[in-house]
Amino acid sequence: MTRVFSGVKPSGALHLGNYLGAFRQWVADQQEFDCYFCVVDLHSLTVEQDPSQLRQATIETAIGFLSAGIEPDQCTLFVQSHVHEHPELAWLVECTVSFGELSRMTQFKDKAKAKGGESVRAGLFTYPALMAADILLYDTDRVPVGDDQRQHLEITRDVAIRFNNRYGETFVVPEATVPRLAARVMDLQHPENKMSKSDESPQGTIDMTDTPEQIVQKVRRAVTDTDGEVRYDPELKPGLANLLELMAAVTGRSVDEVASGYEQYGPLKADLAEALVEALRPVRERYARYAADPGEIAALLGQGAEKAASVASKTLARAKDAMGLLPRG
Ligand code: ATP
Ligand code: LTN
Repeated sequence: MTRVFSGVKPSGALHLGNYLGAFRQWVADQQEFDCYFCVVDLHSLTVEQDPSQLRQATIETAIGFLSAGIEPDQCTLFVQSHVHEHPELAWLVECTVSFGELSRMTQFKDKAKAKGGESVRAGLFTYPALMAADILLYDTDRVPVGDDQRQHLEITRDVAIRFNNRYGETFVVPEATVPRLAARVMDLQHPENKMSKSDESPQGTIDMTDTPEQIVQKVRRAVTDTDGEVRYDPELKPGLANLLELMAAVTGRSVDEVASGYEQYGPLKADLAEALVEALRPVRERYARYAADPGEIAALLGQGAEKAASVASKTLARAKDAMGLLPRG
């Protein structure tokens, strides 16, 4: 059966970009495929985290998966640091990937610039090796992610192909699946930046659990432009293009169809706000339900880790053996 793996960092409140870019694909995939969904807490450590907030965010991110519509009895849900095979395989990957390859990762370059040069953590640099390990451990065929993760998937494929050539068939070579629409939801206040958990832009970010009032207000205040013409042009009119794409993504229509239905920004914003409120309503309701029972979540994550480890340990053993590490007697 086709295997699916994906992960989200517990680095802050989940938002509309996570929902449309990642979770909606996960929910569709869970019907058909054998899915592993992971709260990738080790990835969060690449930048400063407050320990108690990280613990809290880990639980909240797992609740976010379920609120988005992930069915715990259809998928395996777990926390990355509960399965020690992840950092262990990451080391083997680090020893097959080059400094040059890692240096070319745009996410590293952007974040390193933002966080200040030399003091950037080494883990932020080697992060794609851990991400490759996450994916390869589960013999993953498909990785549903947003557009920003394409480059990390490319390096994962390169790692797998090179490893198989050098050490013999060991890993399945995975593919990224990126949604056709809303694969890169932009910040509503800074439409040149992607909507993100860890950037401080509360008015530009629609959280998955925002109230209808908050959604309406944020969409109404979304930055557009002054020429007033409704037309899809991501280069010249990035704010408006983002709103049109969001509308298309939540209604299932094409961007052109949406654009031709409006002559002014106001009515588009009003309809988009209403559509988003409806799309996120069940998410917010489920969130409240699951958040009321954190014990249930902890138990679920415990079972998930056990199942994940049973798959991951076999792949890790195969990789260690292929590289010539002596099995323990
Ligand atoms: P951070 O700001 O901490 O880097 P993030 O908001 O980018 O976090 P991630 O945990 O890195 O979120 O991403 C989880 C998933 O959501 C990934 O598949 C990613 O591609 C997707 N995603 C994140 N932001 C967006 C966005 N703005 N539009 C579409 N998909 C997104
Ligand atoms: N790098 C991803 C999060 C991530 C991931 C993964 C996604 C870590 N490991 C494995 C898919 C598969 C991010 O920053 N969004």
